[in-house]
Amino acid sequence: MSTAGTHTSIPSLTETDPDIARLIDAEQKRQDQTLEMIASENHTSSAVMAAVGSCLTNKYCEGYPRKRYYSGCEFYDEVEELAIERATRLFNCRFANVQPHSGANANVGVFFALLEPGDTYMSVVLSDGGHLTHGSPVNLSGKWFKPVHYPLVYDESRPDYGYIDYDAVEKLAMEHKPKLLMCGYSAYPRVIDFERFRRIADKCGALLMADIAHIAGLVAGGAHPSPFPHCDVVTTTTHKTLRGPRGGLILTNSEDLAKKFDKAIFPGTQGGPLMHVIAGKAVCFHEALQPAFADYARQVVTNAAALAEALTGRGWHLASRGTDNHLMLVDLSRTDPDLTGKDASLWLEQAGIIANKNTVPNDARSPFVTSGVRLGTPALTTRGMKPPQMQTIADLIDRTFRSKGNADDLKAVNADVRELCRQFPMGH
Ligand code: DSN
Repeated sequence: MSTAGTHTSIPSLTETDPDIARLIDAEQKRQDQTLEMIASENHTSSAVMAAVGSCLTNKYCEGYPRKRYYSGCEFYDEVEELAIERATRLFNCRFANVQPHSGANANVGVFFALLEPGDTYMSVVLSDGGHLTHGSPVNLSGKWFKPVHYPLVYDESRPDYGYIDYDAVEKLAMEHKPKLLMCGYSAYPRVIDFERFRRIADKCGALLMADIAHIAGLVAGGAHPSPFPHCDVVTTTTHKTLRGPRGGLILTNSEDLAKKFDKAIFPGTQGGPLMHVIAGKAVCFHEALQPAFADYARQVVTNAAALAEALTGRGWHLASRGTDNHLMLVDLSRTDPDLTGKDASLWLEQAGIIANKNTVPNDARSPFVTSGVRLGTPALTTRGMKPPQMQTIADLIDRTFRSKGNADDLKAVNADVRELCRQFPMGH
């Protein structure tokens, strides 16, 4: 797959707005010369970017295909129908709403469709790897509804240390009888047992929702089990492992629920759809339906496993002791009690490795400081990197973590990062 080159090759932008053209160029260079290891980011294709940068940005299309509130939507109807058809084929389900502007908006739509204010639902807390929209007190999902958070296994003597504590989920579900049971996370390195969640949801009488924003590309490529047919509703973003434009998606097999979600997105919580982004989603689904995407998804997981092993071999402790998917959480404090996620992510950035600080399960530090760093392989894999490069990157990360922030050491790591980036340019 190829990724876009410099945007200033679009003469109109350079002529009309040299300031923005310069900044886009600078950002392209930054992406070219750094290792993108934020687990939720990727490098999308130039085809996706062409759709998102097209004339489809010009039009209002409130409503759904063939039922619009404005004239002139004939081609937009076809774009949205294609996006829906491809999304359902890709994820093996019957209905899709492709209009959510983001994963957060998709989740708001589902809550608006299925819950009344004050209703109870179950999810994982942000600090254990959940998401802001899964019940954080500063988010609508926590302010207007009643989240009950289920735990991970924190006991290191257990073989399933760091996994979802499914027995606890069941116990809490029977105690609280949530209307909605939510699975799917932002910093969880293990496979999700959707079948087990289905059994628990059936037992307690809840609807089952999976937010697969992080693993959507792995699901699409067959590198993680599918939430269907187990889940009643699945939400996702399209820009993480799925490698599409920034946006959201709601999927279901139930006609009744699909109607509710459509109403909840428009007119319930959004206005005009971003049709240029929906076209980008359609292109992304088309790309993900090609056999090469399954190879990509498998490689993402293989690379994460190689990186996890290499980091562990260099003395770094991983939450849950490893990974089954595209990400891992390094629990820095186990190796260096003074090293915080805040410092480590800053030093990584200075070295040209882009990652984010992250709380680890049971973290003693605040979310602004943290004891962990989250690392992901989706974007590295898009550049064509494989396990030998994961060994090199583990070395670079290890040198950075042990540098104590020494500027000369970080400069030396950065030189090696740039060389690796030069060997794996965008467009692989
Ligand atoms: N911000 C995303 C992440 O990094 O996981 C989730 O929305």
